[in-house]
Amino acid sequence: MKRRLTLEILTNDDQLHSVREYAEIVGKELPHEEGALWLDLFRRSIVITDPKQILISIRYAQRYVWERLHEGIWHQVLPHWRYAYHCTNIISAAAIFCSCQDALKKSRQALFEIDLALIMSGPFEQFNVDSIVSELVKDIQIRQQQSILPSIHKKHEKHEKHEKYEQRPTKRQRTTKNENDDCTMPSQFSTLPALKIELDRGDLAVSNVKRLNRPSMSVFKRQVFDTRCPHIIEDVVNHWPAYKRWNIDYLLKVAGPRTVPVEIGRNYMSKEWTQQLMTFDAFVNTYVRCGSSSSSSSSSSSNNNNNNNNNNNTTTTTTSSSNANSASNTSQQIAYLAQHELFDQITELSRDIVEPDYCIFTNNDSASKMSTTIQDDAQLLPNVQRNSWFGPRSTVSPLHYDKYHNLFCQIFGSKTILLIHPKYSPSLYPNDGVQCNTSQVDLQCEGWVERWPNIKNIPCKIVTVRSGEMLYIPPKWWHFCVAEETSFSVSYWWSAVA
Ligand SMILES: O=C(O)CCC(=O)C(=O)O
Repeated sequence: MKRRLTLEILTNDDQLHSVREYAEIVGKELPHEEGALWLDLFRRSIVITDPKQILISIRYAQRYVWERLHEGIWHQVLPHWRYAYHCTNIISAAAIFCSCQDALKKSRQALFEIDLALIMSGPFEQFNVDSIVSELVKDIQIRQQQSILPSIHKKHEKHEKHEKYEQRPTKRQRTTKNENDDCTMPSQFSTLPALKIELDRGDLAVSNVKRLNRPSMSVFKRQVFDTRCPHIIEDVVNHWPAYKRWNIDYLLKVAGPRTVPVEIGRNYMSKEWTQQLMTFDAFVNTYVRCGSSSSSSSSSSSNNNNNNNNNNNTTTTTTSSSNANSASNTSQQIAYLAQHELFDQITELSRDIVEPDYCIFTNNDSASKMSTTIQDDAQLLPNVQRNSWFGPRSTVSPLHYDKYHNLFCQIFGSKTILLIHPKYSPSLYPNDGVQCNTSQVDLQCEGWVERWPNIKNIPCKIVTVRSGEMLYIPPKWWHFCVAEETSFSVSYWWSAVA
């Protein structure tokens, strides 16, 4: 059973003991000398009583394990190094919380330590940190509110006469949707020019994607899964709480102070592409509400808010501070929270999405698996990976394939997706080496047909996946995706093919 932790770990013998006990187990599973060294650094930190000293000491253990995590290929890193990282970050979060004088800063930095562990290593298997996270998030948001309020009061006093008139349109604009609206974001969130994919349909043999309305399990299996043919599935995602509930304000409320990995650049194949850690609200205010750049007069009020938030975020963490600064210089750049396992990091959001039943089918002998007992089913359940894709209009995932079955679910906004059957791979100029699942063909590049002529006349499908819809992308099908507007998609990947 998971052990529930609170921020009082350092002063609560029981909690400290359980973290230490677990660290001892982890240390013994690590390669002999390296494990012993880490364990020694870890043990030395927790026998100290002064949190400031603990913080100094635990940094050595943390740095040591961080280096181990960055040696070699990520998937080959021994999982126990990740658990070791969890243990060190739990202690450093608690030490920061107990030692830092600045109330807002300490909550932000402690949360950053926990988020970094979640991002680097996945969910905490051993410890439940939900109450730590929610306590910190709540604290940050209350303190942020308090620091913004005095300036708002001042403004109100000054402009009292105009307020009645100004408030209405502003409010209407900021009310992104109610439960009955469709999920289109207000224009202030999508002022970057839409990327025109100049797909000259004459150069490709385009056909449509078939549609099915909430197919039964057997219809899905027969017509979709077994045929490995892309389909739009209607009337499933629009029943999710996320479809009804999610908008920018809701996401900020739940995830605002959390640290997330953001991709910056035109797409992951472009030269200038990088990844940065920043808080979710810095990402939204700098890149998603991108209409807030100085060139846009209509969004000047949101710009003011954004600047406030960004300034706050610059003090959040060592990593995100410089990022938020550099981000504000580059607010016209495209940034994308892409392929991130956000739902393992932010459990509150995961309650709003529903794993589709269709993910039960696996490549071999699916039918018999469906008719086994409940107990057997539990063992046979395929491992499903949930990725989130959140960003402004014009984010692009270049032409690539994945080896998984994919149910791609659009929560808000819409995406246009081009799909090509795996049998045309030789004509798609795949890259060499580790990027071999990505094509060299840059569909955003002018004159792409002349540059990569083998692609001419290849049969493909083009579909716009709208909010509340789901697209089945079969394994190894090439796909290129572009967001038509501010967009949140969730993809479920399961049952890889060889
Ligand atoms: O939405 C995107 O940008 C890419 C989605 C994707 O490639 C996937 O779900 O496999």
